[in-house]
Amino acid sequence: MIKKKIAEKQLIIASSNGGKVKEFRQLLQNFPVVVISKPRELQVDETGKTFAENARLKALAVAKATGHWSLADDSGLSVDALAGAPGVLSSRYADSDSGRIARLLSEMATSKDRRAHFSAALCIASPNNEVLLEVMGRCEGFITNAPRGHGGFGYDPIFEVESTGLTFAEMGHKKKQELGHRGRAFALLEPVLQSLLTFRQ
Ligand code: ITT
Repeated sequence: MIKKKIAEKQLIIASSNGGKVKEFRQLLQNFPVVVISKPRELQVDETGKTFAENARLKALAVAKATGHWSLADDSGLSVDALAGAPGVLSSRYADSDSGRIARLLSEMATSKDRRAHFSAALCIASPNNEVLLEVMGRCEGFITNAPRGHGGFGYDPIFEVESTGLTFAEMGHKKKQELGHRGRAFALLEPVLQSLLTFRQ
């Protein structure tokens, strides 16, 4: 009986970013949920000052608008030499992935300190304005001097993961899942989501 109910649960991914949605489909593949992308026309203003605040805003708005549980991700790249920029403004740094990469490499052109980290805040909310769970994940690394690799999305070709010698764009999705900010956050979310799905139908 429980199994039947669990199989019917719909989870709306509150994102317009195809790269993120693809990663969530992979991360959620063994969960008893039907993964659905949010409607394109539904846009949420990211007015928060932190990744966690923005993830919460997106999850609550999409859950309310769709009437289903929603999973939101707010993420970004924080560069030490740029005092944490672009940070929560990562998607607003330029108009396209290639533009964002070009701008970051140009800002870093004379910098010897290449340290940076990715953060991901994940939030699941229900349609009755309830935050069901919130987690954060982080991945340390360096900004490369030039793009490397063809996988992934966003800033992946210019972010080399600490102790690997590889950019996210050079590793397979399994490795990125294991070491990356989103995968690390998801590992914390996984057991809680499992029990929510079992007990909160
Ligand atoms: P949604 O808000 O609709 O989810 P978005 O792309 O605007 O989509 P964010 O506001 O969270 O998402 O901005 C995150 C930015 O950081 C965006 O430019 C991403 O491409 C980039 N980013 C996040 N995670 C990344 C990853 O794993 N690899 C490369 N770039 C990433």
